[in-house]
This record gives sequence, structure tokens and C-alpha cells, in this order.
Amino acid sequence: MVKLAMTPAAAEAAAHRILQRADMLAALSETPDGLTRVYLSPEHLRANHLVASWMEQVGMTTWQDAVGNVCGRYEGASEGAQAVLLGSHLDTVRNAGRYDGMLGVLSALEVVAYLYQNAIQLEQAIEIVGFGDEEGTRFGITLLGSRGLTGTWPESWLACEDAAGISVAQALLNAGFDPSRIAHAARRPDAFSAYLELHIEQGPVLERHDLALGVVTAINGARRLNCKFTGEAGHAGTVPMSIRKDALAGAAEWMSLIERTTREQGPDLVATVGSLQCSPGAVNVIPGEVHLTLDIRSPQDGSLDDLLHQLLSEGEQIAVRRGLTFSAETYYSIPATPCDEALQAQLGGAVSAVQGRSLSLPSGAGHDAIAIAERWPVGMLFVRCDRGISHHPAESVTRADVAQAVRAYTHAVMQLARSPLTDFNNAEEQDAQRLVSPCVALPEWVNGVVAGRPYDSFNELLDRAANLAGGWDRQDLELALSAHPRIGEQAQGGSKEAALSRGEQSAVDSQNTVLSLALAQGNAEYEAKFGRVFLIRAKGRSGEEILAELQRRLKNSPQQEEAEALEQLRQITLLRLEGAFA
Ligand code: 2AL
Repeated sequence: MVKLAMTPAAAEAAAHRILQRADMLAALSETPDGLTRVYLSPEHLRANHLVASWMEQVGMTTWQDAVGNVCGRYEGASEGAQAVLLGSHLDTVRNAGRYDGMLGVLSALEVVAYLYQNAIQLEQAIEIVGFGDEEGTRFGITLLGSRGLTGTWPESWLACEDAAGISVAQALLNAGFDPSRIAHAARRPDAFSAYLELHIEQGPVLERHDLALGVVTAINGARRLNCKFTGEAGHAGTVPMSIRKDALAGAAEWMSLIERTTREQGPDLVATVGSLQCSPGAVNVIPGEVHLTLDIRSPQDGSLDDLLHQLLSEGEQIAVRRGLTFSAETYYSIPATPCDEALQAQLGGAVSAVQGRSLSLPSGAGHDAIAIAERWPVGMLFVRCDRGISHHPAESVTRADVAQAVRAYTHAVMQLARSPLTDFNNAEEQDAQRLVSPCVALPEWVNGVVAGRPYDSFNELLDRAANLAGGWDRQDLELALSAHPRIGEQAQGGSKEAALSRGEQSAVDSQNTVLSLALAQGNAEYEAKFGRVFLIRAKGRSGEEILAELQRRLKNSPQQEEAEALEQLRQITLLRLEGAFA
């Protein structure tokens, strides 16, 4: 059973605050009825200000970056630590809903509020970003906020204009930003270990599964095409059916096939013919030309391209059979963005802990994570929304769902940002023993290390472990050897100790028969002389180096050799301990 840090009651209170704050942000709109808040508008700047004030209430330092994102940082255990980045966007489409984007920022704030209120400082820092533009409502170009962080703004963007003829550069100036400083918004690649985004699903899948939460596998890639069937216009009364070249009948047949073929290829693929123009478009004329669009999407580029290939070849075959011509031109193509598998697993574990099971699903809509994935591993958590409605004032979530979301989100973030040392300090005694016992098969040492908890730093833990190892004697050595097979003999079995041993001996070339024979002979001589297995820290040493050491140590007196073997055992143990806390 996974233990969740945040109680259901605390999550309820957080959800209540989130919904209240979503209402407060929804009031920051350029239209009095309905919500419209576009990039670099006065309402956007006011939203940034409000979000920054909420960040400061929970112990975050805040700033606006050079492209107008609002940012906050909750420091980690050491100043300047790498951060887990949480966020989503604060801009909207026209006449928008109040949760698309905002729910992610407000939930991230509750994660930090939980840490702050419980005086929890994690190994990593937590940063939150409220992106200034994801939707592209104002300038027709999208992801301006997230591309600021990745430092991938093309030069050409500054000249793009809004409907009133105001350029991005001018809008930046008007809002108090300096267009020549755009590059300063870029963050160093090592600034973040991961990006997590919580978002409403904007589709009906979670609702259909009766689940509040799901984990995103990938953000769909998409292709958009302009297509055309050309036939021959003619008199609707005089041309016999058998010799017609009806472009619209060809297009209709293709559209039916698009639907069937796409369905047959699996549940994650979608294809849409969204517009159709028929000419000459008269009741008594056979259609001579049809222009239609095709939009197809999938979480995998491979399956997307396979589908596209098949659909185009079907269009071609229909045209040939009907004496038409068919053409298609791709005018938009965006690759799929896979979410990081480890982050999916982390989020999936948190979601299962909260709602009993997790559901993985692709995202049909675009998100800030698309841009962020170019630099950092991304993970996304979806929250059910009423009937999947989004980009509409009727967008809606329930408080109960938001409470579950915040609980799962907080758990996942704490797992990600905490150190193995914190886990060790907080673990049940048996779990703590399980973590360190593969280092050496000496229960007294294991218990001593566990009893020394809590440790303020890994160095403190290492010091105690080394001190305890300083008291080992011959008996300890013999006991510990049960977990150390002979050099040159691969440890068998699936135990943690066996796996560690195999890794340590990986530089010993077992294919080299001359070496293997020499090691076997040396091992036998050693055992005959000292009465136990030859022990050496194998990591980083080749078989030849180990053999040389073996031959040197064969000349030791029993006392000298006991001291050397104990020293090797200490080194192996402390190396393994470092590995366990890496
Ligand atoms: C080993 C082993 O398993 N790992 C290591 O460093 N040395 N064995 C041994 N006999 O020395």
C-alpha cells in the first residue's frame, strides 16, 4: 500500500481554493461576459501579478521572465538545487473555459502550499511557471511562453502581428518587456530534472471510464492536408450515370473509407475531413471539382504515417476507378511528443494510489509540454472534465476530482524531488534494512546503520557506516563472504547481492581462458593457504590486475592477509552504499 502524504481533508481544502482562484482568474478578462485573456494584454499581466502573489504566500521567490511567463521557486535542500518544474498556461482562447491551463498552475501552487505548510524541503527545488502564451490566440503562433524557456524563439516571431497590426515586439515593449532580451528567458538544460503538467483532459475518455485521473502517454502528432478530386462537370439531366466523372461522389466514397480505415487501425488514431468545397456547386450540375481537408492525429508518428500512406493510396484508387484525378498536399506536420516513461510510471503509481487504478491515454490536444519536451523529460496528468467540453464557457470540473488530482500530483512531485536519503530516514525499519543489507551480509552492521537515522546528509551516513565497518574482525569476514563469490565465477541467481557482484566483476574477461585458468588456480592456492575465499574490490579492476593482486597477496602472512581482506570488504561495502543512494 502506497502511503499518500496529503490527507483527503487537506486535498478537499486545496481543491476548494483552486476552484475559487480559477473564478478569480476568470474575472481577469478583456470581455465582461465570457473569458478572453490573450498574451501580453493588461489582463495577462494582472493574472501574472495575482499568481505571483499566491506563490509568495507559500514561500516562493517570484519573477517574470523576459517573455512574460510568471515564475516561482521553492528552494530545495541546498541553494541552487536542480528543480522539478511544474506548470501550464494562463492565456486563453476567445470565450474560453476557466480551467484549460489555469488548473495546472493552481494545482502546482497547492503542491508547494502543502510542502510549505508542513515545513518540508525536498532534495530538489520546485519551480512553477504560468506560461504567457500556449493557445496562440493573439498572434497566431503558439507556445511562445514555453519556447521562451527552451530558448527556441525564431527571430521571425517578433514581427508577427495581431489583428490590430501590433507586432510581438511592440506588444512586448507596451507590456514593459525588452524584445532584445528574449534569449534571457531560456533556462539552462541542467536547471530542471523534469517537467510535470496537470491539465483538464479536454476530451471524453476519462468520463467514459468513470475515472477522475489519467496519465498521458504522448501528445498526438498531427498532419494536415489540402486534397482535391477533379472530374468533369456536366449536365445533371443528360449525362448517363455510367459515364459520369463525379468528383463529389469520389470524395464521398473516400470520406467513408477514411472513417472505416482509421477505426480499423486502432483506438488512438483519429482522422477528420473538416471542410469540403464543391464546384461549380449547383443543383443541376455534376460536381467537377472538390476541395477537402484531411486532419489526422496519433500518439505515434509511425502509425500516423502508415495511416496517411494508406488513406492517400485509397484516394488514388478511387480516383482511378472513377476516371478522376486525386491530389493531396501536406501543409502542416507536427511530430508526436512522447511522455517520459519513468515519469509516466511515477504518475501512474500516484494515480493508482488515489483512485485504485490508472488509465493511460494520449492527448489529442497540444500543450506546453510539447515545447518543453525538447529539453527536459515531460509527464502529464489529466483530470476529467464534464462531457469533455473545453475551449468553451461550459468547461467544468468537480471539486472531488480536483481533490484527487492534487493528492496524486503532490505525491508524484514529492517522490520525484525527494532524495533516497529522505526516503531512508522516513522508511519503516524493515524497509530501511532492506535498502542497505545488499551492501554486506552482516546484520549487526545493517542494524547499526539503520539505528543511526535520521541522517542530515549522505556523508554523515557514510561516516557512520565506515565507523561501524572499522570494528569488523575475522568472523565478520567469513560471514560476509557468503555474498561474495570467487573472482572469475559469476554469481548466480536473482538476488540483489548476486546482481551487484556480477556488475562489480564485469571487467573480468570470462572469455579469456588463460586468465580464467590462472584465477581458478590462484583461488585454489589462496583457499588452501588462508582457509577462505580470496576477496578483493573488483569494481574498476581488470582480470589481469586482480590476478596480479592475488599473486602478491598469496605471499602475505595470515595476519597481513586478514587485514587486507577486511579493508577490501570495507571498500566493497561503502561502494555499494554509495550505489544504493545514488
Ligand atoms: C567480489 C565480488 O563479488 N565483488 C567484489 O568486488 N569482489 N568477490 C570476491 N571474491 O572478491
